[in-house]
Amino acid sequence: MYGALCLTRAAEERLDLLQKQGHVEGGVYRSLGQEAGAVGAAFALRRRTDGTGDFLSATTRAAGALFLFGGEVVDFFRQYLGRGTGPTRGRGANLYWSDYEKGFVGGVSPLGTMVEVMAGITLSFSLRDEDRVGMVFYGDGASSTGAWHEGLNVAAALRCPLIVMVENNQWAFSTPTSGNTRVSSFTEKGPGYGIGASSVDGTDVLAVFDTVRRAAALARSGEGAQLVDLQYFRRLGHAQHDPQDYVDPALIDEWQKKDPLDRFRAFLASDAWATNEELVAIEEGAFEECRSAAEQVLAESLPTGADAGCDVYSDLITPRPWTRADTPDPMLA
Ligand SMILES: Cc1ncc(C[n+]2csc(CCOP(=O)(O)OP(=O)(O)O)c2C)c(N)n1
Ligand SMILES: [Mg+2]
Repeated sequence: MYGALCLTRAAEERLDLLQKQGHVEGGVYRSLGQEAGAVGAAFALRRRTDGTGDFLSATTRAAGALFLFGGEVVDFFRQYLGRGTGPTRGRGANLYWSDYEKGFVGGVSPLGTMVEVMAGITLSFSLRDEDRVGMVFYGDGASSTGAWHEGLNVAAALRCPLIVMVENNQWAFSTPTSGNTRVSSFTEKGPGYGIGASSVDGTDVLAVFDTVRRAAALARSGEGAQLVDLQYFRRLGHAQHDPQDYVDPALIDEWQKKDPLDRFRAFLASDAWATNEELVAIEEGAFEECRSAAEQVLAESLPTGADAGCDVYSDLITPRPWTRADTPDPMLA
């Protein structure tokens, strides 16, 4: 668990460096202060690599869940660096990365829609009598979209074994959560859908693990959809372009004191679960894994021109590639 936390932090710090060096196209969405939400939640699920385990859809701020489900750091960098060797062959940066054997489906840009997709996926589990649950992550802001509500209602009504994780980091871009909803906790939304809901300190990885383990047991036992509200704070801007000047710096300092890695490290050290040397070895291992993965990926190539067009245009030969292959091009008539 500590290794997954360190790996998430190290991968994002390396990504930050790569972005500053000009290697990343698009945004870098950090999860600083939120790492324990993804790690504790994914840890509570059954992780297998043969297509029979539990299933999740993460967000850009839940990379730790992907790593725990077998997603490799090297592929994480390939995605952000748009390498042709990556899982989506250079398309979509941090999105769309899916691996059905390992049990994850990539998120998409329109916020909230993966709740609908995951409602369908988990419905298929119950229709086939498969002993599997699904999990979908979404931010506090995304939970104000129509798709989120419709997806959650379907999952609730059809008792889909789906756990909906609200990454309540108190901001959606520059909009505070209070500007998105009048409830003070997302648990208040559960009764409106007739489902169980719980709230947890998202900086405490063991508390998250315990809460999600209970939610997963309920979902698995036929109770159906469950909602979990992760309470923490987005300690950086929305992405690297956002200086976060609308946030009171004192608040950021407050939340820094509850850093999830520091908290778990202190717990492990104080209860003698691990020696300092063992903890340092985990930290250095994560750093080195990310350093060498980035070095490897930097040497790999971007998609070639022809490959970049595949699955984007139906016909690469036509001089007007946006023309449907079966429709005569009026401009050429
Ligand atoms: C339907 C939709 N509306 C707007 C956007 C643009 N958008 C991307 S991220 C974001 C903020 C999301 O906030 P939140 O859901 O709280 O997630 P966080 O960034 O805090 O993790 C917005 C508005 C989008 N991608 N999809
Ligand atoms: Mg948010």
